[in-house]
Amino acid sequence: MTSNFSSGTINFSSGFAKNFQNDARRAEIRATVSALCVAAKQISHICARGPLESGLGDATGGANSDGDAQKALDVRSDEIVTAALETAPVAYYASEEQDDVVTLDASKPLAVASDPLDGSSNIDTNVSIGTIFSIYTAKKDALSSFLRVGSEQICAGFFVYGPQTTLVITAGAGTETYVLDPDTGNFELAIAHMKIAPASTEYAINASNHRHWEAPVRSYIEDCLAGADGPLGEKYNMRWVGSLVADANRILSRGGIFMYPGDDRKGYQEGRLRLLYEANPVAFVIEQAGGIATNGALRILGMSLESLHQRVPFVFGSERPVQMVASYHHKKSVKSDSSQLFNKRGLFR
Ligand code: AFP
Repeated sequence: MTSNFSSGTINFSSGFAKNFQNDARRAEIRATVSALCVAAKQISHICARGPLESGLGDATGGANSDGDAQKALDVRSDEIVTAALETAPVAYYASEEQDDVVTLDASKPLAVASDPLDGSSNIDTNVSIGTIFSIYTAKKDALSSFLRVGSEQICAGFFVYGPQTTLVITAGAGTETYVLDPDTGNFELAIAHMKIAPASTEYAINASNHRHWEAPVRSYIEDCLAGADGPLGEKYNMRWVGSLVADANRILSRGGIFMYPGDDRKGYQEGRLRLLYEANPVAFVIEQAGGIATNGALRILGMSLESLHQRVPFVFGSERPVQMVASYHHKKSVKSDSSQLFNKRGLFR
């Protein structure tokens, strides 16, 4: 049976967006998610053809707002998402691939932020990549619809183009996973109430940046590497896909912690991931599944956005390891405060 909110692209669960008492708002969210599902099916199809689609991973010669080289599939995915949102009740669209907000129809009620193709560095390697999205109510103008805290999101999620094409989504009443059924072309509910394991001995970080990390991050990872004889008393495992959506999907399914901290490389003081269309939507999904998402110490969804492409250090996943990392940051701040205190006042007044 096809949901009456979609053109046969997704069969929503009865619980999806049930927290919205306003039927009109619920219909607007479902219509926007259905449009994004249409876009995802097109992007998934292109990904599945891989090298048969010439030059998906080729640099276009262009760069996004952050100076990252744009791949052909980045640009194509952005065009596909834009075209899909033009059919939805969406006024404004903010994208990793667009310098500024795109006004679609200022009379519409919603605003969507997206990383249309996350994991571009994996395009030519047949490794899972995806599309990330975040939905807000539109404000009086384009930019103010996005310069706000992530807790104002009304819906968020991500598609993973991997062995399965999946949609992981929340509208504030828990996190669900849908799978694209290749036989019907519909996204069907696979997991209704996802719950992240509270503890885990698996971490995800790009370990090649070790020398660039600040002390709390180095200490935590070194304590993990010390294994069962180390201070954490456990043997740890590591995974790093290089696609946020793939790491997030694994952490949702078996627990773990993801870390992309700030580091001392030029331009990486605030890490690599963007608050608006990467950290906020993933943080919403993670929190709704019982996990935690911080910048290492502070809740992501409480952080104010000052600019569209603002970066943020990003740590998320199982409750206990994320809290453990925050304690390492706290220890550092207490130590630095006390050393500053002693430096200022000396050991004796
Ligand atoms: P790209 O889309 O440019 O490949 O970036 C992907 C990403 O933003 C995120 O999906 C990964 O977790 C992270 O970058 C990988 O970053 P490193 O390549 O520095 O490990």
